[in-house]
Amino acid sequence: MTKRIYTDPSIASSEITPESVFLNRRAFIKASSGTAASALGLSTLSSAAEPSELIYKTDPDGSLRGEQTPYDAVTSYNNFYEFGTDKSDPARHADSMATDPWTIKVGGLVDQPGELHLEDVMSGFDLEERIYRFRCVEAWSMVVPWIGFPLSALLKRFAPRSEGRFVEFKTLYRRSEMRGTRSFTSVIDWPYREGLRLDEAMHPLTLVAVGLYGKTLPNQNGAPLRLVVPWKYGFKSIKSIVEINVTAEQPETSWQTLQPNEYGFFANVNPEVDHPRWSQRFERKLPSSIFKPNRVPTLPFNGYEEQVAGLYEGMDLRQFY
Ligand SMILES: Nc1nc2c(c(=O)[nH]1)N[C@H]1C(S)=C(S)[C@@H](COP(=O)(O)O)O[C@H]1N2
Ligand SMILES: [Mo]
Repeated sequence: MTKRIYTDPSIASSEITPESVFLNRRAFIKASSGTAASALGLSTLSSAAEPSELIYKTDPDGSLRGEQTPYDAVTSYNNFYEFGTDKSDPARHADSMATDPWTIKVGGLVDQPGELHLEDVMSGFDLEERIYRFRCVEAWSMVVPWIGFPLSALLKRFAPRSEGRFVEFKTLYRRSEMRGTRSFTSVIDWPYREGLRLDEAMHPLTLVAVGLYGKTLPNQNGAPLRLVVPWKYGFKSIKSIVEINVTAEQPETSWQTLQPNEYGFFANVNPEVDHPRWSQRFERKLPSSIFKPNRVPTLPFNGYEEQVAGLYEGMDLRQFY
Protein backbone atom coordinates (compact mmCIF):
# COMPACT_ATOMS: atom_id res chain seq x y z
CA MET A 1 0.00 0.00 0.00
CA THR A 2 1.28 3.42 -0.89
CA LYS A 3 0.98 6.03 1.76
CA ARG A 4 0.68 9.54 0.43
CA ILE A 5 1.05 12.02 3.18
CA TYR A 6 -0.27 15.48 2.52
CA THR A 7 1.72 17.70 4.80
CA ASP A 8 0.16 20.87 5.92
CA PRO A 9 2.71 23.52 4.98
CA SER A 10 2.23 25.16 8.35
CA ILE A 11 3.29 22.03 10.21
CA ALA A 12 6.92 20.95 10.37
CA SER A 13 7.36 17.36 9.17
CA SER A 14 9.12 16.53 12.43
CA GLU A 15 5.77 17.03 14.17
CA ILE A 16 4.11 14.30 12.16
CA THR A 17 3.49 11.25 14.23
CA PRO A 18 2.71 8.28 12.00
CA GLU A 19 0.93 6.50 14.83
CA SER A 20 -1.78 9.18 14.83
CA VAL A 21 -5.05 7.40 14.86
CA PHE A 22 -6.43 8.47 11.49
CA LEU A 23 -8.73 5.87 10.11
CA ASN A 24 -7.79 4.70 6.68
CA ARG A 25 -10.25 3.13 4.33
CA ARG A 26 -9.62 -0.35 5.65
CA ALA A 27 -10.23 0.75 9.18
CA PHE A 28 -13.41 2.38 7.94
CA ILE A 29 -14.53 -0.89 6.41
CA LYS A 30 -13.90 -2.55 9.72
CA ALA A 31 -15.58 0.22 11.66
CA SER A 32 -18.69 0.15 9.50
CA SER A 33 -20.96 -2.78 9.94
CA GLY A 34 -24.29 -4.23 8.88
CA THR A 35 -26.62 -1.87 7.12
CA ALA A 36 -24.13 0.97 7.30
CA ALA A 37 -21.62 -1.08 5.35
CA SER A 38 -24.08 -2.09 2.66
CA ALA A 39 -25.45 1.41 2.35
CA LEU A 40 -21.94 2.56 1.60
CA GLY A 41 -21.51 -0.04 -1.10
CA LEU A 42 -18.60 -1.48 0.81
CA SER A 43 -18.61 -4.66 -1.22
CA THR A 44 -17.46 -2.46 -4.08
CA LEU A 45 -14.96 -0.85 -1.79
CA SER A 46 -13.29 -3.98 -0.52
CA SER A 47 -13.07 -5.55 -3.97
CA ALA A 48 -11.48 -2.41 -5.40
CA ALA A 49 -7.79 -2.35 -6.17
CA GLU A 50 -5.52 -1.81 -3.21
CA PRO A 51 -6.19 1.77 -2.22
CA SER A 52 -3.52 4.28 -1.46
CA GLU A 53 -3.86 6.24 1.72
CA LEU A 54 -3.91 9.96 1.96
CA ILE A 55 -3.22 11.25 5.40
CA TYR A 56 -3.76 14.90 6.11
CA LYS A 57 -2.61 16.38 9.37
CA THR A 58 -5.47 18.50 10.63
CA ASP A 59 -4.99 17.67 14.28
CA PRO A 60 -1.22 17.92 14.71
CA ASP A 61 -1.12 17.63 18.49
CA GLY A 62 -4.08 15.28 18.76
CA SER A 63 -6.02 17.77 20.86
CA LEU A 64 -9.13 17.87 18.67
CA ARG A 65 -9.67 14.14 19.06
CA GLY A 66 -10.18 14.68 22.76
CA GLU A 67 -12.66 17.48 22.05
CA GLN A 68 -14.99 15.51 19.79
CA THR A 69 -18.65 16.32 20.21
CA PRO A 70 -20.62 13.20 21.21
CA TYR A 71 -22.26 11.34 18.32
CA ASP A 72 -25.74 11.91 19.76
CA ALA A 73 -25.28 15.68 19.78
CA VAL A 74 -23.84 15.75 16.25
CA THR A 75 -26.82 13.78 14.93
CA SER A 76 -29.70 15.32 16.90
CA TYR A 77 -29.03 19.08 16.78
CA ASN A 78 -29.04 19.96 13.09
CA ASN A 79 -29.82 22.55 10.47
CA PHE A 80 -31.38 21.00 7.38
CA TYR A 81 -34.26 23.27 6.45
CA GLU A 82 -35.59 20.84 3.84
CA PHE A 83 -36.95 18.93 6.86
CA GLY A 84 -38.01 21.85 9.03
CA THR A 85 -36.50 24.79 10.86
CA ASP A 86 -36.33 23.32 14.35
CA LYS A 87 -32.99 21.81 15.41
CA SER A 88 -34.74 18.53 16.15
CA ASP A 89 -36.63 18.34 12.82
CA PRO A 90 -33.85 16.80 10.68
CA ALA A 91 -33.26 13.88 13.05
CA ARG A 92 -37.01 13.24 13.19
CA HIS A 93 -37.88 13.66 9.52
CA ALA A 94 -34.83 13.24 7.28
CA ASP A 95 -35.23 9.46 7.07
CA SER A 96 -38.01 10.07 4.52
CA MET A 97 -35.31 11.05 2.01
CA ALA A 98 -34.25 8.16 -0.25
CA THR A 99 -30.47 8.22 -0.69
CA ASP A 100 -30.04 5.13 -2.85
CA PRO A 101 -29.75 5.32 -5.84
CA TRP A 102 -28.02 8.70 -5.86
CA THR A 103 -26.53 10.59 -8.80
CA ILE A 104 -24.39 13.72 -8.82
CA LYS A 105 -24.30 15.69 -12.07
CA VAL A 106 -21.07 17.59 -12.68
CA GLY A 107 -20.98 20.20 -15.44
CA GLY A 108 -20.52 23.81 -16.40
CA LEU A 109 -17.01 24.91 -17.38
CA VAL A 110 -15.41 21.46 -17.36
CA ASP A 111 -13.84 19.49 -20.20
CA GLN A 112 -15.46 16.24 -19.15
CA PRO A 113 -18.99 16.83 -17.86
CA GLY A 114 -20.73 13.77 -16.51
CA GLU A 115 -22.41 11.96 -13.68
CA LEU A 116 -21.18 10.20 -10.62
CA HIS A 117 -23.18 7.46 -8.98
CA LEU A 118 -22.82 6.81 -5.31
CA GLU A 119 -21.02 3.53 -6.04
CA ASP A 120 -18.43 5.42 -8.12
CA VAL A 121 -17.92 7.84 -5.29
CA MET A 122 -17.46 5.11 -2.72
CA SER A 123 -15.09 3.01 -4.79
CA GLY A 124 -13.30 5.81 -6.59
CA PHE A 125 -11.82 7.96 -3.85
CA ASP A 126 -9.52 7.25 -0.95
CA LEU A 127 -11.47 7.84 2.22
CA GLU A 128 -9.82 9.32 5.26
CA GLU A 129 -10.85 10.69 8.62
CA ARG A 130 -10.67 14.42 9.27
CA ILE A 131 -11.44 15.83 12.68
CA TYR A 132 -12.66 19.35 12.11
CA ARG A 133 -14.07 22.20 14.14
CA PHE A 134 -17.45 23.20 12.72
CA ARG A 135 -18.93 26.62 13.49
CA CYS A 136 -22.51 27.64 12.66
CA VAL A 137 -23.22 31.31 11.99
CA GLU A 138 -25.77 31.03 14.84
CA ALA A 139 -22.82 30.82 17.27
CA TRP A 140 -22.87 27.14 18.19
CA SER A 141 -20.07 24.77 17.29
CA MET A 142 -18.95 21.18 17.42
CA VAL A 143 -15.92 19.00 16.66
CA VAL A 144 -16.68 16.19 14.23
CA PRO A 145 -14.63 13.23 13.00
CA TRP A 146 -15.76 13.23 9.37
CA ILE A 147 -15.01 10.48 6.84
CA GLY A 148 -14.48 11.72 3.33
CA PHE A 149 -12.11 12.85 0.61
CA PRO A 150 -10.92 16.20 -0.72
CA LEU A 151 -13.33 17.92 -3.09
CA SER A 152 -10.31 18.67 -5.31
CA ALA A 153 -10.01 14.95 -6.12
CA LEU A 154 -13.59 14.91 -7.38
CA LEU A 155 -13.33 18.15 -9.36
CA LYS A 156 -10.10 17.09 -11.09
CA ARG A 157 -11.89 14.11 -12.67
CA PHE A 158 -14.13 16.47 -14.60
CA ALA A 159 -11.23 18.70 -15.71
CA PRO A 160 -12.28 22.26 -14.84
CA ARG A 161 -11.47 24.73 -17.63
CA SER A 162 -9.25 27.72 -17.13
CA GLU A 163 -12.22 30.12 -17.44
CA GLY A 164 -13.77 28.48 -14.39
CA ARG A 165 -13.50 30.65 -11.29
CA PHE A 166 -16.31 29.41 -9.04
CA VAL A 167 -18.10 26.21 -8.15
CA GLU A 168 -21.83 25.97 -7.56
CA PHE A 169 -23.53 23.20 -5.56
CA LYS A 170 -27.17 22.15 -5.32
CA THR A 171 -28.99 19.96 -2.83
CA LEU A 172 -31.62 17.41 -3.75
CA TYR A 173 -35.07 18.97 -3.98
CA ARG A 174 -37.78 16.33 -3.69
CA ARG A 175 -40.93 17.78 -2.20
CA SER A 176 -42.58 14.45 -1.51
CA GLU A 177 -39.69 13.41 0.75
CA MET A 178 -38.86 16.78 2.29
CA ARG A 179 -41.61 18.08 4.48
CA GLY A 180 -39.81 21.36 5.20
CA THR A 181 -39.97 22.34 1.53
CA ARG A 182 -43.79 21.98 1.64
CA SER A 183 -44.18 23.98 4.83
CA PHE A 184 -45.71 27.44 4.81
CA THR A 185 -42.82 28.56 7.04
CA SER A 186 -40.33 27.57 4.34
CA VAL A 187 -38.31 30.63 3.36
CA ILE A 188 -35.70 29.26 0.96
CA ASP A 189 -36.09 29.25 -2.81
CA TRP A 190 -35.37 25.53 -3.29
CA PRO A 191 -33.14 23.77 -4.11
CA TYR A 192 -30.64 24.86 -1.44
CA ARG A 193 -27.63 26.30 -3.28
CA GLU A 194 -24.12 27.16 -2.23
CA GLY A 195 -20.89 28.21 -3.87
CA LEU A 196 -17.15 28.57 -3.44
CA ARG A 197 -14.41 30.26 -5.37
CA LEU A 198 -12.56 27.58 -7.37
CA ASP A 199 -9.37 28.00 -5.32
CA GLU A 200 -11.36 27.54 -2.10
CA ALA A 201 -12.97 24.45 -3.59
CA MET A 202 -9.55 23.04 -4.51
CA HIS A 203 -8.02 23.77 -1.10
CA PRO A 204 -6.94 20.54 0.63
CA LEU A 205 -9.08 21.29 3.70
CA THR A 206 -12.30 21.34 1.65
CA LEU A 207 -13.88 17.96 2.16
CA VAL A 208 -16.64 15.86 0.66
CA ALA A 209 -17.96 13.92 3.67
CA VAL A 210 -19.66 10.54 3.31
CA GLY A 211 -19.53 9.54 6.96
CA LEU A 212 -18.86 10.58 10.52
CA TYR A 213 -17.62 8.68 13.55
CA GLY A 214 -16.59 5.85 11.21
CA LYS A 215 -20.19 5.31 10.10
CA THR A 216 -22.23 6.18 7.02
CA LEU A 217 -23.48 9.77 7.14
CA PRO A 218 -26.91 9.91 8.82
CA ASN A 219 -29.58 11.55 6.64
CA GLN A 220 -29.90 14.51 9.01
CA ASN A 221 -26.21 15.31 8.48
CA GLY A 222 -26.52 15.37 4.69
CA ALA A 223 -26.43 11.80 3.37
CA PRO A 224 -25.13 10.42 1.18
CA LEU A 225 -22.57 13.14 0.64
CA ARG A 226 -22.12 16.75 1.72
CA LEU A 227 -19.53 19.46 1.73
CA VAL A 228 -17.47 20.42 4.79
CA VAL A 229 -15.60 23.74 4.62
CA PRO A 230 -14.25 24.06 8.16
CA TRP A 231 -13.06 27.69 8.06
CA LYS A 232 -16.45 29.00 6.92
CA TYR A 233 -19.79 29.30 8.68
CA GLY A 234 -21.77 26.08 8.59
CA PHE A 235 -24.31 27.17 5.99
CA LYS A 236 -21.58 26.93 3.31
CA SER A 237 -21.31 23.18 4.02
CA ILE A 238 -24.17 22.15 1.76
CA LYS A 239 -25.82 18.77 2.34
CA SER A 240 -27.09 15.95 0.13
CA ILE A 241 -25.50 17.25 -3.08
CA VAL A 242 -26.92 16.28 -6.49
CA GLU A 243 -25.36 18.88 -8.77
CA ILE A 244 -21.98 20.62 -9.10
CA ASN A 245 -21.19 23.24 -11.77
CA VAL A 246 -17.99 25.12 -12.47
CA THR A 247 -18.88 28.70 -13.40
CA ALA A 248 -17.21 31.94 -14.49
CA GLU A 249 -19.46 34.17 -12.39
CA GLN A 250 -20.00 34.05 -8.65
CA PRO A 251 -23.05 31.81 -8.16
CA GLU A 252 -26.14 32.82 -6.24
CA THR A 253 -26.39 31.12 -2.90
CA SER A 254 -29.52 30.46 -0.84
CA TRP A 255 -28.71 32.45 2.28
CA GLN A 256 -27.11 35.36 0.52
CA THR A 257 -30.11 35.65 -1.77
CA LEU A 258 -32.49 35.55 1.19
CA GLN A 259 -30.65 37.95 3.53
CA PRO A 260 -27.69 39.63 1.81
CA ASN A 261 -27.06 41.94 4.75
CA GLU A 262 -26.73 38.99 7.15
CA TYR A 263 -25.07 36.21 5.14
CA GLY A 264 -22.18 36.79 2.76
CA PHE A 265 -20.77 34.73 -0.06
CA PHE A 266 -17.41 34.20 1.62
CA ALA A 267 -18.76 33.71 5.15
CA ASN A 268 -15.34 33.05 6.64
CA VAL A 269 -15.55 32.62 10.40
CA ASN A 270 -14.51 35.97 11.84
CA PRO A 271 -14.93 36.94 15.51
CA GLU A 272 -14.28 40.58 14.55
CA VAL A 273 -17.34 40.91 12.35
CA ASP A 274 -20.64 40.66 14.19
CA HIS A 275 -23.77 39.29 12.65
CA PRO A 276 -26.25 42.21 12.50
CA ARG A 277 -28.28 40.54 15.26
CA TRP A 278 -25.60 38.99 17.50
CA SER A 279 -21.89 38.95 18.29
CA GLN A 280 -19.60 36.37 16.71
CA ARG A 281 -16.91 36.66 19.41
CA PHE A 282 -17.96 33.54 21.28
CA GLU A 283 -19.66 30.28 20.49
CA ARG A 284 -21.55 27.62 22.43
CA LYS A 285 -19.66 24.41 22.01
CA LEU A 286 -22.09 21.49 21.87
CA PRO A 287 -23.29 19.90 24.04
CA SER A 288 -24.41 23.14 25.61
CA SER A 289 -27.29 23.96 27.95
CA ILE A 290 -28.46 26.96 29.94
CA PHE A 291 -26.84 25.37 32.99
CA LYS A 292 -23.58 24.64 31.21
CA PRO A 293 -23.37 26.96 28.19
CA ASN A 294 -19.84 25.83 27.32
CA ARG A 295 -18.98 29.23 25.91
CA VAL A 296 -15.59 29.49 24.17
CA PRO A 297 -13.96 32.25 22.09
CA THR A 298 -14.38 32.01 18.33
CA LEU A 299 -11.11 31.82 16.38
CA PRO A 300 -10.35 33.64 13.11
CA PHE A 301 -11.09 31.29 10.22
CA ASN A 302 -12.38 28.92 12.90
CA GLY A 303 -8.80 27.98 13.84
CA TYR A 304 -7.61 27.34 10.26
CA GLU A 305 -6.06 30.77 9.69
CA GLU A 306 -2.55 29.49 8.94
CA GLN A 307 -3.84 27.17 6.25
CA VAL A 308 -6.30 29.47 4.50
CA ALA A 309 -5.57 33.14 5.19
CA GLY A 310 -3.38 33.22 2.05
CA LEU A 311 -6.49 32.70 -0.08
CA TYR A 312 -7.73 36.15 0.91
CA GLU A 313 -4.59 38.24 0.69
CA GLY A 314 -5.38 41.80 -0.27
CA MET A 315 -9.09 41.42 0.48
CA ASP A 316 -10.77 43.49 3.15
CA LEU A 317 -12.29 40.71 5.22
CA ARG A 318 -14.76 43.09 6.84
CA GLN A 319 -16.13 44.22 3.54
CA PHE A 320 -16.05 40.86 1.79
CA TYR A 321 -18.06 39.09 4.39
N1 LIG B 1 -29.21 21.48 1.95
C1 LIG B 1 -28.92 22.09 3.11
N2 LIG B 1 -27.63 22.13 3.51
C2 LIG B 1 -27.32 22.73 4.70
C3 LIG B 1 -28.33 23.36 5.48
C4 LIG B 1 -29.67 23.28 5.02
O1 LIG B 1 -30.62 23.79 5.65
N3 LIG B 1 -29.93 22.63 3.83
N4 LIG B 1 -27.98 24.00 6.64
C5 LIG B 1 -26.58 24.47 6.75
C6 LIG B 1 -26.26 24.96 8.08
S1 LIG B 1 -26.86 26.47 8.52
C7 LIG B 1 -25.42 24.28 8.93
S2 LIG B 1 -24.92 24.94 10.40
C8 LIG B 1 -24.95 22.92 8.60
C9 LIG B 1 -25.34 21.97 9.71
O2 LIG B 1 -24.74 20.72 9.52
P1 LIG B 1 -24.99 19.58 10.60
O3 LIG B 1 -26.47 19.45 10.79
O4 LIG B 1 -24.36 18.35 10.05
O5 LIG B 1 -24.35 20.05 11.86
O6 LIG B 1 -25.50 22.43 7.38
C10 LIG B 1 -25.60 23.39 6.34
N5 LIG B 1 -26.01 22.74 5.10
MO1 LIG C 1 -25.57 27.18 10.29
